[in-house]
Amino acid sequence: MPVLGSDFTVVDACRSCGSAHLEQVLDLGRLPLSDGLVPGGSSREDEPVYPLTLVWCKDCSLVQILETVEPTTLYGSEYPYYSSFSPALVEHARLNVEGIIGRTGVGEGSLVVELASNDGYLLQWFAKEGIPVLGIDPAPGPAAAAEDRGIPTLCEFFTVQLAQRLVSEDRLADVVVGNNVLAHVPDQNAFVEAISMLLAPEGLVVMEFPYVRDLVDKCEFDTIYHEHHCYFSVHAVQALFRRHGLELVKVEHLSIHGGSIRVYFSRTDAPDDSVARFLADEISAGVLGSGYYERFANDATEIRSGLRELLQGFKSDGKRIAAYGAAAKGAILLNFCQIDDSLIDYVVDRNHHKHGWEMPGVRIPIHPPDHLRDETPDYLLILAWNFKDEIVEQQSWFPASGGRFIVPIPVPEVL
Ligand code: DWN
Repeated sequence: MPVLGSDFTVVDACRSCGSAHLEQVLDLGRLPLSDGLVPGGSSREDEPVYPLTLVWCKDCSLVQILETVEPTTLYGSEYPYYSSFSPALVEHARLNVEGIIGRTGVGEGSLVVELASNDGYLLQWFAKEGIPVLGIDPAPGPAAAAEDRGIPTLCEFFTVQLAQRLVSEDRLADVVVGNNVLAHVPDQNAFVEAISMLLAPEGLVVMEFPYVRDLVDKCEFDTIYHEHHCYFSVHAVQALFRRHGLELVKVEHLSIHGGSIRVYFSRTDAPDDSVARFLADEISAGVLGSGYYERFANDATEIRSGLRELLQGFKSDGKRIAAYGAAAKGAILLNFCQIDDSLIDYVVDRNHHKHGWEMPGVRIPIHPPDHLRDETPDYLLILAWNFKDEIVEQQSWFPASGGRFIVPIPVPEVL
């Protein structure tokens, strides 16, 4: 029986505005840590599980989880996520950098700082243009990989103290980039205050994170996990940064990671019309009202039962089922839907750091993609559904040999 983890706290006020008016959206129960892969063959008893409760702030609309697991537990020496194993993500980063250089004109005399720089997948594109960069990432593995590719990286959490140290060294940032990091931060105000301190007077902040409208509209409940403390609307993120003297000047909607927004903040630039458009669309969609979140729990429960029934039907017909992508979202999907090794034989993933480990909770072994050819399944459940097109193309031999893909989100579908 998994043990209840002890290294977590529970907030009773909004992580942004401090309001006590938090309303429950979905209780996911007690789940393991989504990136907490387990060594093959280890006992189940010593794997901790933690409560996971999604709520919504009625005052600033920030969707968030109540639980804060100790960050050093989440991003320890075994943290397995390396961005460069997803080619589509690396290309997405290259285009992002191209756009930032075009907008800001940063050059050899500038400094670009990335928060949660992982393995240098994004900063490498600035460095290739001769633009000075600095990565900041607390996960030792990815930070070391970034250094190996020549990206100077501080293996630390980004804090007010670190920002003060960099400012004292006259290392103000002309651009601060933060992709898939803001959602990961338990203390939103301290983090954004540190960004404001580090940013040069006419600097630009460019942040990317999953968009709460995609989460709700497509019921992407498997993207809710202990690393992701917050799920932003444009209204919520504008209020958060405005509190620290940074104004929202541009918003873009992106397809990456199941639907994200890229937001730009500045002290000097004027907002373009995208800001008013996104704010107006959120109001008309009802994002600022509780009714918008009422169906989410029901939708998640329907997907859970539909997916289980689909897989149980194939299994009772003697079919073999495997899964693709040892993703954090995959760990949540399998554990929330209680899909274990009685249904799924194994998971494959290109990230060699994950090979030989097991998915958290359900304990399904992780192999390289070539294992699919050794023990070819009848069905392949795509856990990294946000990269569905890339995976289907990459594994095009599989349907050609009679196999069929299953995509679980937004509704379970056999391709
Ligand atoms: O915030 C986070 C999100 C944005 O990304 C972090 N918690 C870490 C990560 O979450 P995730 O693990 O759910 O993200 P991914 O990027 O959807 O995971 C994809 C997994 O699939 C990776 O382990 C790499 C793997 N993969 C593969 O094996 N072959 C991915 C592609 C595209 C492939 O072709």
